[in-house]
Amino acid sequence: PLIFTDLDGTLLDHFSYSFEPAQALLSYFDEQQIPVIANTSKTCAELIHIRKEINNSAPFIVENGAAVYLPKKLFPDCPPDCHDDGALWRYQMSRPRAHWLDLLHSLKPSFQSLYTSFSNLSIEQLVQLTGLTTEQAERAAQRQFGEPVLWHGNREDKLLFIEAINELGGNVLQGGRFLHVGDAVNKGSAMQWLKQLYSNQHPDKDFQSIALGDSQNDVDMLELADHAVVIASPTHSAPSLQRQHNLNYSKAYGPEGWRETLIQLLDIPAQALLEREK
Ligand code: 2M8
Ligand code: MG
Ligand code: MG
Repeated sequence: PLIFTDLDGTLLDHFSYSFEPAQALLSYFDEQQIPVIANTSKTCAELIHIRKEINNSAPFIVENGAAVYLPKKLFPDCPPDCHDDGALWRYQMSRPRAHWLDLLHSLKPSFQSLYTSFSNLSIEQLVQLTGLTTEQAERAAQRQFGEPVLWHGNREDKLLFIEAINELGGNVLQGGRFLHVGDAVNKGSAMQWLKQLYSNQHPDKDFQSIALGDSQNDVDMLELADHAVVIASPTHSAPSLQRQHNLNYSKAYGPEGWRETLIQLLDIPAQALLEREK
């Protein structure tokens, strides 16, 4: 299988960003060469760091499907339509952040008092709002493709805001804490592109996608995956899916739920993990 996973509130704890409960399982997947592909709202800068921490060398998807990054070690030849980005290939599906910042500025001033944009937050404020460390917040601020905003207006105005952005060719996705303004892409379209790339590279194999997520911005990915897992959240209700028959819900929150549902779904022998948890 190919495992596509959201990070915040899914593989990482919503509050502490810890992945500790999933560590043994991650190392098992690594040994079995089962790719664990992060598919997240986070930035490339955040991902490069987090992948080192969790000892992950798989491809990854950033900023809600805006771009897919492929390690050249895994994909020696430049895949179609990809750009050279150091040790990585980049498949970009979104216009740059500047486009969305201009668009936000051009919107009716009436909206502007209803949200705070990432570009108007200091690193200290970001730390306060997210619980990230200063270094982590600095990496979160390095956005390339979109703009998260913290909404403090009412629900009605929020719908008008989303409509206004949609009319201008943009898209708004609800993350755990922020609304993400960006191009008309999502985690689902990026997942499908990458799954197709794996299939093209290994025509003999039948890749099954398993997607895990906890929030509204995961729905496209969860609906398009061969198997979907909704991870329980301590702060919000589960997103509702329209089309998905192979659906599991975790009981536990975040990384504990990640571990519990994947062990069940893939029938992983307890012994394989006991060794690693010593
Ligand atoms: C933002 O993403 C989360 C994802 O659910 C959110 O919207 O609440 C992004 O700014 C991301 O880059 C950052 O790491 C995260 C921190 O909570 O917040
Ligand atoms: Mg999440
Ligand atoms: Mg996310």
